[in-house]
Amino acid sequence: MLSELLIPAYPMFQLPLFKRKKVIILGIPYDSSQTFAVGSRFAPDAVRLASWGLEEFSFLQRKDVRNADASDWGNIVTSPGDFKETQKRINQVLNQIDPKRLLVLGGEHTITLATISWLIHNKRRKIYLVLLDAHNDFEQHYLGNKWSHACVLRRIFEILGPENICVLGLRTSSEKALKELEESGIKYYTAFEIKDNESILQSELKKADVVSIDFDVFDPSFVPETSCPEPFGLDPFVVVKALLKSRPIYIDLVEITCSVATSPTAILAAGIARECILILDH
Ligand SMILES: [Mn+2]
Repeated sequence: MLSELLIPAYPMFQLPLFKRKKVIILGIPYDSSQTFAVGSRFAPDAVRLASWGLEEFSFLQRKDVRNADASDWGNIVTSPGDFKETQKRINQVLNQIDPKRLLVLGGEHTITLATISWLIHNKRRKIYLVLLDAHNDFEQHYLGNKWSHACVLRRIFEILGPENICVLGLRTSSEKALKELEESGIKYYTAFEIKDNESILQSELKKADVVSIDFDVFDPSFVPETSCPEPFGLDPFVVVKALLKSRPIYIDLVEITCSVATSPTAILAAGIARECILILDH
């Protein structure tokens, strides 16, 4: 029963709940393996509430998000501490809703593995994934856990292969994981390269079927509340500007750890979500 797997929430931008079916907004409030700041389970609702303080009209796209064919479908009831059970629940919900387009509010980065696995097995056999992330998340295991946020790219790579993945904004890694990432053949551009040449963002995002935005890709001065903040990050507007030229079918916003609607991180995430809903409604 779908109603047992979903909890209603204050809808993002006061969009209708459980109604429209083109762009599905789903919260996945799962945090289990986070190793520094915790609390991403509270972020989907903080971001939704923050959206109530913003205009529904996008100045950048000259469209009102309330006119998008989009609905908020609330939050998936996750199983704290149990990734496989949470993945099962995500599969059950996505099987029943069968979204054409999806905006996921996380939650830790591990949920991207669950949604991508579902997409590959149920929707498209081939996707091009652009991961915006300060970290390479390419550990084989992290603290004995293969379902850790620090292993999410490694697990996705095992499904997608190297040629369909690009990491943007990378700027920290263990020496070993960086060597393994380079040996894997996965393409990546550091935050430093992107700062010198912003067109990298646009040319990669243009190709993306799936965009996963780990909020630590942004500089901590813009996003103080993310699980593993890292200095020298990207400017959010530069990323949004490039996103406007993209046509993905699925976007997730993950590793946000704010719990209140007035937090700068929640307000930024709500603004990015508004642009993403309109982008997904193409
Ligand atoms: Mn990260």
